[in-house]
Amino acid sequence: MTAATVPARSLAIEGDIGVLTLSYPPVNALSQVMREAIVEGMREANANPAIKAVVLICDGRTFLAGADITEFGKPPKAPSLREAQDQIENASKPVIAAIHGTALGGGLEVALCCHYRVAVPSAKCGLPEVHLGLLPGAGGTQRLPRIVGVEQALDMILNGSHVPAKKCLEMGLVDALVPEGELRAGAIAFARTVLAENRPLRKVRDNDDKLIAARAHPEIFANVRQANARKFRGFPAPEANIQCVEAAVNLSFDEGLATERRLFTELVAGTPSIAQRYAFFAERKATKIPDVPDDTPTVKVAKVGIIGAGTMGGGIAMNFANVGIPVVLVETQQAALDRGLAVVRKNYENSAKRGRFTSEQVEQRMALLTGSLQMESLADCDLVIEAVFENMAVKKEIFGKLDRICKPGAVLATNTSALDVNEIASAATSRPEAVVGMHFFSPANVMKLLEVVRGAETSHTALATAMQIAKKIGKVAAVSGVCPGFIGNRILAARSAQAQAMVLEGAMPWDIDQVLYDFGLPMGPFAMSDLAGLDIGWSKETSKGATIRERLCEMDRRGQKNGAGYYDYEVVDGTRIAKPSEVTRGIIRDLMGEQGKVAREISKEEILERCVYAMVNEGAKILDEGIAIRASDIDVVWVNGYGWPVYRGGPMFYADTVGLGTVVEKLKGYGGRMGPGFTVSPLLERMAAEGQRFTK
Ligand code: 3H9
Repeated sequence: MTAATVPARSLAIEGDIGVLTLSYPPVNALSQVMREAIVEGMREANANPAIKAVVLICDGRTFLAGADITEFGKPPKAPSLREAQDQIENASKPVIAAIHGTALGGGLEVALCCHYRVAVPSAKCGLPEVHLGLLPGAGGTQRLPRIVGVEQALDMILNGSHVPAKKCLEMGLVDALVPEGELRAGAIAFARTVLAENRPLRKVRDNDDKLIAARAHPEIFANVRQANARKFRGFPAPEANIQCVEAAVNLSFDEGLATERRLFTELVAGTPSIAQRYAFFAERKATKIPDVPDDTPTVKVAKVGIIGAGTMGGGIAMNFANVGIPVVLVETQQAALDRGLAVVRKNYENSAKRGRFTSEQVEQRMALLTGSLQMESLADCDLVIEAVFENMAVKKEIFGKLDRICKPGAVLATNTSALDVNEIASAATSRPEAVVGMHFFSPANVMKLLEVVRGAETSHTALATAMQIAKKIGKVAAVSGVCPGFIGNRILAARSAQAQAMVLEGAMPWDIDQVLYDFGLPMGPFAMSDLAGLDIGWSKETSKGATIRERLCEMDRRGQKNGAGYYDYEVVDGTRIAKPSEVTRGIIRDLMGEQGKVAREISKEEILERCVYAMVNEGAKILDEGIAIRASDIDVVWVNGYGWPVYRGGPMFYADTVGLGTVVEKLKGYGGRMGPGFTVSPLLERMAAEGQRFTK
């Protein structure tokens, strides 16, 4: 934990109720000191005959948010979480958990050892361990199914979702809701009712009713495995979580606990969980910009303007409407505006159909979106995001207008994925300090990543505002300096160069895609191109027919959208299936012939190493040039924007697991094959020679 504060434990006595308050900012994680506080606090409460029931409550913004993740992998420090839980569960008087904020992981597991639970309506409960490559290791996999049933428990544990208090009440996970802001008083009143009604010391561990019911349905487990096979691919934790819940159903409580302990111990020591824990902290570190202090003034974003109501602009707008911020969407033509707003509505309605929110909420969100054909409508916006197509002249014209129209202090952002933010800022505006890049990824309402691009003159305020608003709309933000492609696409280009080169050495696009898919990426570079459209940036007039892509486009094979690209596509039972294409094979053969190249066998190992180590090498250059603040920011970009498997941490973390010496040796070994312009990053070489790592 970062908090240097001394953990506070106080036991107040209100009539015959003991109120044990725990406090360990920022999130009341269950560090050693906190476990000790529970053990001692409960001992004291148990020993005091004046106390007839105990309320366990936390100070600050949340109930216990889980085990202290920084303690994992280090020698255990007594008392264990289990000892703290035993003090509660075996208490001689009822213990009531009083929940606000989030009761997560070990925090919920502590609450599950209390005899009763109350919460305020805004509270949430969850077992998010799966996101850290773990399982709830303090009895959660055994107690949760006993209280909410096997199916609901599997759902919560495998999705790691934060379940709202109202739903928890319906599931029986909490016993009562108390009014917002009145948790302490509400919990004390509840404790008094327990005493008055002489309710039992209810131990979740003793209630097998729901498990007995599940024993008649062993297919639950096969079904959940099958339904989630795609989502769980490559991750060891979901299977271990399922096995624990199976153990809860089929074994005694203590045997189930032993299974849970064994599997937790295995997971916590494994690279996937180490990588996922690293990713957790990397995301938080990425929000910290060394020369921009935490207390930098920010612009209060009460209204957002978006220029361009295409797929990108509409998707971006949804992010703001989702959190209640009004948006003005500007287009040049009424038809384009209508189309854009109709697509947004459709997206919302589809979400409503899937039960994600009500039709009333669809209307609330749509009411926050206003269309306009006038740039002047942006005059009172606090943040304007330009999301038109990638053309420098057009962007400059727009920023020139924004400079004249927008109020002083407004932040002017461009969603460019490729163009020079400095040029846009200084050539087109008289306020380059207000200009920042906000590079959303498509679909912008879904993808987690936001690359915040810091121009040479971007002010601390503009940067801090972009980072703050990113958090508000639920994005994971990372800062990039200005360079072609920024962090993400620049690394993508380095990988593409190798993939393209290998195709002209004898590997087929589908061979390369398969290797990267097996590594854990959702798709390889050629499938990705087909999905995005091969004709992005291509035109018939300028096409020279010199590359495979150009030849495919010339044959009107433009990717998935028209049923053929690198692959042939066939729709079977409503699902689009990609198949290796003889046409593409022929184009490759012809091109190789024209270039006098002879195909050779390329191993899977070479495919993986050239693609991935080229990415690492580019990452090292990006780091060396100061484009990324830290190696972990590069990993944040690739995990959240490009589907890099989080159980491999990110390209830079992965390089550390392989060893930088090996990476350099391999890159040098491939020599001229890496391409004429390829050079090994001096930083990478130096770090390898010194036995260093990118990530600590
Ligand atoms: C577990 O419980 C295992 C058990 O089943 C078994 C044990 C045997 N530990 O996210 P924020 C830090 S596994 C250490 O920006 P928010 C965080 O790094 C755990 N540190 O705040 C950051 O530090 P800094 C299961 C933690 O308000 C600061 O707190 N629990 C932990 O946006 C503020 O965090 C989880 O997985 C932790 N557990 O969100 C919950 N949590 O300021 C993980 C936070 O130096 N936590 N920090 O950058 C969260 O999901 C969010 O932090 C939370 C608050 C929703 C609680």
